[in-house]
Amino acid sequence: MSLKLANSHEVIGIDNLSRRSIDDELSTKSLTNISSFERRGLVARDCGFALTTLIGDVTDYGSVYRLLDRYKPDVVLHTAEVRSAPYSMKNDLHKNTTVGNNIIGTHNLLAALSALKMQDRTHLVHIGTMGVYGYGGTSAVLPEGYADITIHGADLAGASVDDRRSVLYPTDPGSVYHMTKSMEQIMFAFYAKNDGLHVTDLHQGIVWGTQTVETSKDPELVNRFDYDEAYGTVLNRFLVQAAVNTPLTVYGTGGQTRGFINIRDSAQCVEWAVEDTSYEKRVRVVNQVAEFKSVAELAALVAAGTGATVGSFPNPRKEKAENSLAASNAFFTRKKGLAPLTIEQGLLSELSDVILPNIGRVDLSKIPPKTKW
Ligand code: USQ
Repeated sequence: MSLKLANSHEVIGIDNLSRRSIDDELSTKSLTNISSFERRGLVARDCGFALTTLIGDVTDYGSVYRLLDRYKPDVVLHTAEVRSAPYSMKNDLHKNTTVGNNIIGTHNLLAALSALKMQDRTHLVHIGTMGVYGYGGTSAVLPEGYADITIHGADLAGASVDDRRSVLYPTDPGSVYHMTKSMEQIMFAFYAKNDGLHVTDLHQGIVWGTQTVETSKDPELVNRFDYDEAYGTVLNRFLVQAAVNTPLTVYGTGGQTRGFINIRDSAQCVEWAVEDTSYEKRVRVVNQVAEFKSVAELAALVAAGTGATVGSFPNPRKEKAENSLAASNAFFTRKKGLAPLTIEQGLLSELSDVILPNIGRVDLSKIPPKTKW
């Protein structure tokens, strides 16, 4: 995740370098060349960003507590999670790693903010996922986090009682990774209610694109671009497949519809979320998504722009073959005025600016789907 370092924010970036160890584990590497953590920090400072880089692990409670106590940040932007659905579903050990890191790490942050009584000082902003709602196929527009429901019950004497509530929208995760983000929602709701913590959970769609305004300032600041079967997301994968002339790996019917957002818009939304401290006395849930496309529509767009062949693979995932999807993004679109870059507008520049200059780094053996659940 690229942080907005503009607007004079002073940022401390803390990393346990786990994404680099996962590359070693899977024998994968980003299509873009990623410099060492130390170099990236140095280059960012040379570019004028007020960035301090530290090695740290969110699952180590003592260090989380000490860091929060020492720096007393206005905002904690929490991205310290294992973030791939296929990786989380490889086997029992990967399930445990994902749950252990995401649940313990997130709880450590909440417990430390509460113990240090930082509720009036620190805003916790978390990158969640649209996958918390699930892709069950409702045609109703998904709200931003909450559903108004009526429970038709009865009291002990048998008289009917209608209990009206606004509850977190029912979750329907499709992988252990998405399950952890669903569980984290409950933790945020509890700490907001019990301790008054100020938490924003961004339900983000699939991010595409590589560069933000900040990362474009030096080649060594470029973001990762993954195209392998575990960490590569669908559009990244299709673009690389088109560039190396291999059929696009559409899983199943291609009728799976998902939400998407460009990385520049994602960074802009994070900045807006961070700076908007209007307090709701409950976890604020915001949908961070710009457009909705089915896998087949994406493949058709990539094929039309590049001449690629659309292939077909048996779906390695347990997911609905086809679903409709629409979600409110009132917060970013109506309140903040987001005017997003669409996939159609940005597709070919991603190919020419990012993929083709790195084409020699593509490892064809990493493309076919291997993780099945
Ligand atoms: N798909 C294909 N062919 C491929 C790769 C994927 O047809 O080669 C399909 C999948 O079956 C799925 C859809 O494309 O139906 C999206 O898959 P994905 O791998 O691009 O995205 P997903 O597993 O949903 O997860 C990604 C990120 C995760 C983020 C999530 C947002 O890895 O961190 O939370 O997108 S969302 O999907 O909105 O929940």
